Amino acid sequence: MKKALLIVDVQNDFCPGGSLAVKDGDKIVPVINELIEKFDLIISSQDWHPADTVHFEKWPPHCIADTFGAAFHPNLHSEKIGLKLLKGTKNSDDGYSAFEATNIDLSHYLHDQKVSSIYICGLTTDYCVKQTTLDALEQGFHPFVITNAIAAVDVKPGDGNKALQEMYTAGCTLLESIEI
Ligand code: VGL
Ligand code: ZN
Repeated sequence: MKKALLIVDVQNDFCPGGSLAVKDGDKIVPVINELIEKFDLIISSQDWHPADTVHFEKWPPHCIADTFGAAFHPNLHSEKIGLKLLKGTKNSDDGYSAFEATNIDLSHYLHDQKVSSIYICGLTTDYCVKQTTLDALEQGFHPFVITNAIAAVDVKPGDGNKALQEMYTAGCTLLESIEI
């Protein structure tokens, strides 16, 4: 069985200077670039919202489809990504999970490719990384969350740590990039 690296939402709007900036969101980029060299199959997700989504009742507008804010962080080695997923593309849902991508059925794709282990990194720990990890478990995959390659929004202080607890309790493996 194969393993895949899944890079969640490493987009300008979640990095310093962006409209929904995560503290130190850009610090994970070099770590992810090193990880990219260790995997044959690299998958990304991008938040890709319409301007009129209900999602913006909860959040400041961010990652609007085809804008600079929705583009990958410029330092991410995105040319190595084999499959790019878009999510949150409807105006009626949040689309936190990469398994909710609308341009491809991720679960089918991974089963077809005989991938069982998914190594998850990116933004944000307490929303899209968490929801993607929980969905991966539910769909029968083994998620590994790379703790030094993620960062939290922390709407409330401690949300990121709570999310890590939740993912661990649900059955994911937490590890650091050096262990890969
Ligand atoms: C995310 C908040 C709103 C994420 C997306 O990528 O974790 N967080 N939309
Ligand atoms: Zn969003």
